[in-house]
Order: sequence, then C-alpha cells, then structure tokens
Amino acid sequence: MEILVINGPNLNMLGTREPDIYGSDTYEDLCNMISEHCEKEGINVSFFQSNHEGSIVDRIQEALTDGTDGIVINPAAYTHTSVAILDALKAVRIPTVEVHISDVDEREEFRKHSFVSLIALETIKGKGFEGYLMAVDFLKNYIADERSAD
Ligand code: CA2
Repeated sequence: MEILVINGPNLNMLGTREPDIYGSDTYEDLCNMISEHCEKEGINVSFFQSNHEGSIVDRIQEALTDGTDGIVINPAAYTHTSVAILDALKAVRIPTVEVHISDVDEREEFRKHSFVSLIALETIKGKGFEGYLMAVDFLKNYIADERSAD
C-alpha cells in the first residue's frame, strides 16, 4: 500500500514559529514520525511539501500514475481558498483524508471553511502530529475494505 502525505504552505516552518499552535517539533520530525508508523504498519509512504498551489496540483495529478493508493493532505492556508486543489483531488479520485494540526473550528472564522472537506473521506483536526497517524490508519482500513469488496 502506497500513501502520499502532502503538506501545504509554511508547514516546512514547523517548530520555528508559533509553537503554542503547532508545537515545537519540526517538519523533519513530522516526516520521521509518520515514516516510523508506516514502517510498523507495512505501508510505503512518500512526502511532498510545497508553498505553491500549482505544484501541489501537479503532485496530486502525478499520484494518478505513480501507484498512490491513498492521500493524506494538510493543505494549510489553501484549505480555505483553493478550488484548484479540490478539483485535482476530485479528478484523480484517490481516497483522501484531510488533516489539520490545530483545531481550525476554534480559531478565526475564515478557517472554519474547507474546500478540501468536500472531497475528503474524513477530516482530522486539533490532534497535533498524531492526526497524521490517525489519517494513515483510516486510509489503511478503508483501502483494505475496498480491496476485500472487489
Ligand atoms: O492547523 C493546521 O494544520 C493548518 O492547516 C495550518 C495552516 C493554517 O493556515 C490552517 O488554517 C490550519 C498554517 C500552517 C502554517 O504553519 C506554520 C508552522 C510554523 C510556523 C509558521 C507557520
């Protein structure tokens, strides 16, 4: 099983600013934590982080032909603005789970709306880095169920 983890703008800055909201661990720590979890679960994982909307759209489109079975995405600020990322996820039709480190419902009003939620099977928010592991587990079960139904 191949899972692609996509992180949007500024998440490469994790651990350097706003530790009260996003914690003090870095983006590298996040990738290591997800990799260790996936190794235990027998899942192949790859990572993509970009500060550019079009690059994220391109990477989602590539997932159509690179064997990706499931996508975990934290679109960061693009969550609240990007119809392009929503359309790319709709186009590839790969099972997707949306993750937010913070609880976006408890913050500013503009963070309450997510375009990606319209396509995501599940949205996990406010669980810190652990939310990414929960998303991986959700996809693992979902994809296994889909395969056994075939
Ligand atoms: O809670 C989340 O995971 C967010 O997706 C993070 C986004 C924010 O725009 C969303 O509303 C909620 C922001 C990511 C910025 O990350 C930083 C990390 C460290 C330092 C500065 C920014």
